[in-house]
Amino acid sequence: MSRSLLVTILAFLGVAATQAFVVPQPKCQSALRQQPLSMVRRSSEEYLSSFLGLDGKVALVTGSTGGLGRSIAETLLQAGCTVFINGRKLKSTQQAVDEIAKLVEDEGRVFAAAGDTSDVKDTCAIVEEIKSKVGKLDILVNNAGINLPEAPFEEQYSPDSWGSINKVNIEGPMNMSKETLPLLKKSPAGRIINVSSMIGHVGNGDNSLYCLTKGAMLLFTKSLAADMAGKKDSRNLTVNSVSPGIFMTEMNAKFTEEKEKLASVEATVPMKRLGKPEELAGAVLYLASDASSYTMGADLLVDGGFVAV
Ligand SMILES: *C1O[C@H](CO)[C@@H](O)[C@H](O)[C@H]1NC(C)=O
Ligand SMILES: *[C@@H]1O[C@H](CO)[C@@H](O)[C@H](O)[C@H]1NC(C)=O
Ligand SMILES: *[C@@H]1O[C@H](CO)[C@@H](O)[C@H](O)[C@H]1NC(C)=O
Repeated sequence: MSRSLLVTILAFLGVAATQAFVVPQPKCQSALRQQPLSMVRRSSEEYLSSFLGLDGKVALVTGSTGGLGRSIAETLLQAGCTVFINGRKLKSTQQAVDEIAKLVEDEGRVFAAAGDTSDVKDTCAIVEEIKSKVGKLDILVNNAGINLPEAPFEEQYSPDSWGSINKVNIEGPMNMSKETLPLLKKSPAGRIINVSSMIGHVGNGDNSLYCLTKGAMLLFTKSLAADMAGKKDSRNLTVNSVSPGIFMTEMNAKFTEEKEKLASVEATVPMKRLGKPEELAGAVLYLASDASSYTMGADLLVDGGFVAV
């Protein structure tokens, strides 16, 4: 066989093969197939749930029987998480669980994990409770915190007052983070979210010890982020914080219940109003979700512009 004939036969076979195996496609359809997954046609509900990735995640929110913690817990629950509610006493924690469970159809996604997060024995018991109930943890929100009665530094500070606020606001979250890390590291997208405060960023009169603990929270968050980032065993674990401004909560009842006091506090906020708890929950939802997978060691201020202005 001459060389040129062989080339002709091979060329013919090649063309035939191409024609036999390629099914003609209308142009628009093949263009659609090349689009990335995020462009695939689906309902906005499906898009949001896969974008956030919260369905089936397990969250622990410390100090969540009331106030901002409760609002955070309710939001995570409604977004698809299984949620552990934490308060110091079992009875009030269980009562909060019963109320919160009514927000969703599948009530079996809310559990009580009662205990004092400023007592390491309780902290360990809370983690054991989560292990025995569901065997995993994806999201830790270190929310529990206390404030001291307002007073100038020299009156407010004593070894006892420092001891109590340090235990709840700093050591408690440190121990809870430490005890939950083994579980969080196993999560495909572990999250630690610390609740700091706008007055972890700026000073505040008659409140020095609280400011100190919240400032510490910010830098702990960044340091832990530095520890975790890029480590093989911590996979996609991220550590971030939120810094709420002044919110309408029981903790702030002292100045939200009287009209005149409320007006004078509102006047100090650039947006001229206090925050509603669900407005902080939105920020936590973002940090808890897959949508924040590249946000690391960040702090999100939710303060009506207080620190910026
Ligand atoms: C927040 O950041 C890390 C991770 O949770 C933790 O070690 C730290 O103690 C947490 N809480 C505070 C008080 O910053
Ligand atoms: C934190 O853990 C340490 C070591 O286990 C313990 O000594 C300390 O009392 C704990 N602090 C709190 C606030 O639980
Ligand atoms: C980490 O996140 C990336 C991006 O979302 C994902 O592709 C990967 O599977 C995750 N890694 C692990 C170990 O879960």
